[in-house]
Amino acid sequence: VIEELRGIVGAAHVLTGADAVARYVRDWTGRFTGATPAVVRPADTAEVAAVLALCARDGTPVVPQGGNTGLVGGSVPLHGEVVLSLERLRAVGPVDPAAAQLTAGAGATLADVQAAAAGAGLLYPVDLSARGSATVGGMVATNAGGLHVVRYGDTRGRLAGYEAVLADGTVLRHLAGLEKDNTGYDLGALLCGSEGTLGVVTAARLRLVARPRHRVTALLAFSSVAAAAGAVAELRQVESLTAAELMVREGVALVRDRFGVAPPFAELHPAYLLVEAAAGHDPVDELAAAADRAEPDDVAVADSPDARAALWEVRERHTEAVNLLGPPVKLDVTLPHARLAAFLEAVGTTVEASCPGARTWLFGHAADGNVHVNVTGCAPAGDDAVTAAVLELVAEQGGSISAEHGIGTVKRAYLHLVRTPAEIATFRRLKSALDPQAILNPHVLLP
Ligand code: FAD
Ligand code: 2HG
Ligand code: ZN
Repeated sequence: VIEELRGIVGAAHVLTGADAVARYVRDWTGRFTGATPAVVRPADTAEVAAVLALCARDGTPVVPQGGNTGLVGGSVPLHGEVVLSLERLRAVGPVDPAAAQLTAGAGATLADVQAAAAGAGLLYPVDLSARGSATVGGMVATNAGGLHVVRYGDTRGRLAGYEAVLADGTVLRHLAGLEKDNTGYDLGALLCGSEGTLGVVTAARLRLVARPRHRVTALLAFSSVAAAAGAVAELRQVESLTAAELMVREGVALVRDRFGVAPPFAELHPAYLLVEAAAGHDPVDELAAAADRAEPDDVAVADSPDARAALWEVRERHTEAVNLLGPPVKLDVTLPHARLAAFLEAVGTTVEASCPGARTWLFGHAADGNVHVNVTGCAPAGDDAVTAAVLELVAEQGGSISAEHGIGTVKRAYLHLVRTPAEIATFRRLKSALDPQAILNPHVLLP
């Protein structure tokens, strides 16, 4: 098979040997390291199709991979699969200004797409701190959310068209990006969140938006986590709200100690919301009024691009800071807003009970009810106990066990907490219809 793969993509693009494959078999956190006979790097859709047709003929399992920034163990070959890297499909096509759309290859990074949109005076509004590495294919496959979902939605909402290759090498293409197009099943939407189990995304037609002329960013400090969570309701009144990001004292102190960036207040506060509003008019008064109603203890408004970047840096570097303590157990959950404050208060105790001595780090996208629960100091023995305890708590509260990172390999045993047997059975029917030999990410998503 490896010899035939070389015939398809060229010998230089079939990587074998421990050193050559090292960065493709280990995940971003360093928690998951697998092994692979080969990393295959096709140049275009036709080569992807030929690679998959060959793997299907031979029954060879494949893990599709983009930027390998996934956080649920789904992007690395934990069972000896071949890695199909899309990183060479990096072209970004021209912006259609009337449609406000562009087509990007699966391997284009989020930063590539954002730069292309900005070059045409527009904005690609999905944003996350892994923007320099996360790819279009990976973001579609995980239905990535990020920092501005409250205003602009997730990747599924941005997808106006798609190109993908099925497990048997069949190419599906629907890239016209017509805004009105009721011609049957939305296969692009189905690929969003499919985590490489139904098809390999090779290109996406993405919706852009007008670039807001005015933006205001502020940091609100609160005397308790519950007060910060409660403030979301007031901030929701701001029509142009683009972010309301939660941080708590411990995480902010960690980022400060590791990277020397901190909120512009004399001392640390129990909780913070990093809020941003953006519009054609200056949204500062509207945001200030909502912030007043939320009754924060202190407020800092960023009055320059540098000040704005400094506030965002405190939030965006949480993932990196926590990882420096050793790969954490990463849980990424959504709570109904009415339960958010109680969950934030309770989850540390739940973690402590299932893994004494562990530390809990909380941050996330408060406007979406999305909390990133990172746990350090109990791996690997206590991983399963912590994961089970927290995800069961979330499910009891009517939440989701994955807000935006996906199920991957680590959460699939818990899918039944939030999906009915009938739904999981339907997932399986879809999987076997599109990938009857189960060669695409066979150990991901489905229990
Ligand atoms: P990979 O990690 O390579 O793959 C992720 C999954 O998609 C795997 O299951 C893989 O098999 C599959 N896949 C990859 N490419 C394809 C393809 N072309 N076709 C089919 N399947 C494919 N996520 C958020 O939603 N919001 C955030 O705010 C956010 N912030 C992050 C910050 C950091 C620092 C890091 C490291 C990660 C963050 N993530 C976030 C998680 C991650 O899901 C996203 O970065 C991104 O969606 C993954 O893209 P990728 O190209 O790296 O995909
Ligand atoms: C974020 O919002 C990402 O910063 C990563 O989704 C979350 O590190 C995490 O757990
Ligand atoms: Zn996130």
